[in-house]
Amino acid sequence: MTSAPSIQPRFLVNRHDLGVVAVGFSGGQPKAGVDAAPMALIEAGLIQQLEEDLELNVDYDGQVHAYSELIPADDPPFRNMKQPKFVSAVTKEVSEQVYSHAKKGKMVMTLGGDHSIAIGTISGTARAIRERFGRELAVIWVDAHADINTPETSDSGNIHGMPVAFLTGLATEKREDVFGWLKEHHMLSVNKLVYIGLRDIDKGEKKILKEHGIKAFSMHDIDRHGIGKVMDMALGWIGSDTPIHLSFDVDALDPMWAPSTGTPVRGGLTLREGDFIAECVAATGSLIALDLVEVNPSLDEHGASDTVRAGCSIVRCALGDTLL
Ligand SMILES: [Mn+2]
Repeated sequence: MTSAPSIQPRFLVNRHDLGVVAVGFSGGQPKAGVDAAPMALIEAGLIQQLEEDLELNVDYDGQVHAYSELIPADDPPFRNMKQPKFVSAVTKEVSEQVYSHAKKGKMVMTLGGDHSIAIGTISGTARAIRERFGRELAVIWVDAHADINTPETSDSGNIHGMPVAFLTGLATEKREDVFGWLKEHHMLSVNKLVYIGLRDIDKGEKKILKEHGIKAFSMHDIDRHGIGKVMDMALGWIGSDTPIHLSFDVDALDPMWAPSTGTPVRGGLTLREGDFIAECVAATGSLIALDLVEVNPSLDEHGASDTVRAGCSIVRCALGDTLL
């Protein structure tokens, strides 16, 4: 069907080796069902496509992790955060899972789950990249939302709206059992972060983005310049010698293409723009990890299969699939 990709990531020992972590976790937000996404993506044939069409050696333990053994006996809100101990414990475990693949020089793909799990995935790759190359990681965060609320600026208290604040150290409201495990070597610099697709930003988040000069391409920028120019600018900001972690929230796509997600916002990316972002990141050869999050197959009966298909397509493009 497709030929093998010809991209050679500079930061991998072997670009054909892909570690997969399936995170069936919904505790960073209130809606059930996002935990079923990894199985829906896998049942749609995703792993098989990566092995057969893209000729990747997939290292997957065959399990969708639910982390039920990590549910604390009691988990009252802490500084407005909901389920703080549970989300902290799960993301710590995800961080270890991702790190264990990344330290062996494998590309890592994590299937979520809600976007709180990026606290785990990005901290895991950041640590491995520091150890292996003595370098910092860049993150491309594709999303309708900035997910950079601190517990203090968040109205909802849902941690899936806060992962970037914890990863960049902007949220300092920790406790030993609430993200106390996040250390310097897990963190990301605000100037290595680039957003694409933003269109629903809270007031407190706008202030944070401005104050820290965080690079962000909203839907307005995509309308003005087109996605091609936006990708040139985004990748230009990161530079050609920095390893990239792509964290792709399916709600970046317009609900026309991806309706089955917890917080859909109209006026989003087309399916092709989403694939194009992933293709451009793949073509840099600097991609070292990828998250696909917030697919919720239970939310829209008719749209679930479209959303799953869109997710599979983005993953394939990020891992080297090309149209020709
Ligand atoms: Mn998100």
